[in-house]
Amino acid sequence: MSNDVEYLYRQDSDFWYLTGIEEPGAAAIFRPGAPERERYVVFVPLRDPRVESYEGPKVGPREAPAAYGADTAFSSDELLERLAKYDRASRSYSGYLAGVEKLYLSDGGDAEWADRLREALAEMRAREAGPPTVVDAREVIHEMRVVKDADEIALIRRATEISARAHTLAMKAAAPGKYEFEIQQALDSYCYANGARRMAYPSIVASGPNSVFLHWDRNDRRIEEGDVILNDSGAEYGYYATDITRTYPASGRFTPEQRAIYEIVLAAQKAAMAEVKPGVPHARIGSSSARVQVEGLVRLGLLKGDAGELVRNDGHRVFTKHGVSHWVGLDVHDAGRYSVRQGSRVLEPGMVFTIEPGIYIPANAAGVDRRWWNIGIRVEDVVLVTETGFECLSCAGAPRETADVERNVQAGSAR
Ligand SMILES: [Mn+2]
Repeated sequence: MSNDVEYLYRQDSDFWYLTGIEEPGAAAIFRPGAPERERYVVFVPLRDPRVESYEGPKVGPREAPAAYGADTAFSSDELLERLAKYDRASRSYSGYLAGVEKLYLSDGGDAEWADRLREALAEMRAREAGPPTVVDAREVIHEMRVVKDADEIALIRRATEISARAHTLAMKAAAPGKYEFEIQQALDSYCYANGARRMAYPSIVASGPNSVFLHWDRNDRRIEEGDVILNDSGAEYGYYATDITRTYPASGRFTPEQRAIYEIVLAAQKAAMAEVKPGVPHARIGSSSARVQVEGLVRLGLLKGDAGELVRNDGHRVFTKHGVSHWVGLDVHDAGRYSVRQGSRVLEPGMVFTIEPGIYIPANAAGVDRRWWNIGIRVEDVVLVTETGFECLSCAGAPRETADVERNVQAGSAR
């Protein structure tokens, strides 16, 4: 972060998914064909009393099998040698890669280590040894991560419950004259006080003219009377993310224009959500939402032309610059493909994703009357596909109907 100050370490999501090991500098080998008790091998840094006198106790190679459920463990320094060691006398390799048919490899983003391994593999190949096939393991792991199991769903559910309640508190904290970061503080601190180790991403509190900026996270503007406040925030709980956006009027009551836009966004979200069930293509969420949004904007005179035609030509993109849905899991924009060979991926029970239509009208928008300027509205919820349909994990916890949103902002101001 700066001189002698470091950010809180966060493990690589894939590595965490497979091991649950948070320690930096760790590696793992999975050997499905190996004898029992030799299949899961872990490498962690050697313990160093000097380092531990600063940073506290660590899990070393000796403690790792018990701490992490590994069959065996070694020091990270030994990783390359234990993968492949060449014996000149016998001109043969020993180590975990010797005789291996196929290596599934992920470097965890450690480019320096990846280079050294690649060199070792090239040397092996020159001697006609080593795995003939090397596959990028990320593709496989990311596929596994798309459908969540019961434990993962429980963590996402908890992250979402905490964050939804925090959004309600943020609404109550909102008022003209306050700074955006005060609203952020109300939301984030509730999450931290309820078991979130960190936020899943920097909270966005975007008021008035900032509400049209998708990645506004400076959060340093003083909120004014008549502003909308777009708040996109979600906690991380047990390494799992959530992603919720609520938009509310700073003064406790939407202007007619703000309300009209809000009603379109909410209707688009509900239409898309109603489609969710196993067997439906994921892309339908975007198309249903776009249709309702465009019809609404045509009705208000903000778009001109035939609604169907406009949707076919991406007309909804005029006031929206982002996709309407992404997977949610260990990463807030979670791993996994959205399309397969046949086209859009089909929904299955255990998939978790956002539905987040939005309309953003900046000042000086071409051909738009100024009463519509500086209105950015997004409503974003997290949805779980069930056997028969869907469950919205965030809808009940964080109000999204205009009357409920207004009531919560007013309840705060009255205090
Ligand atoms: Mn999102």
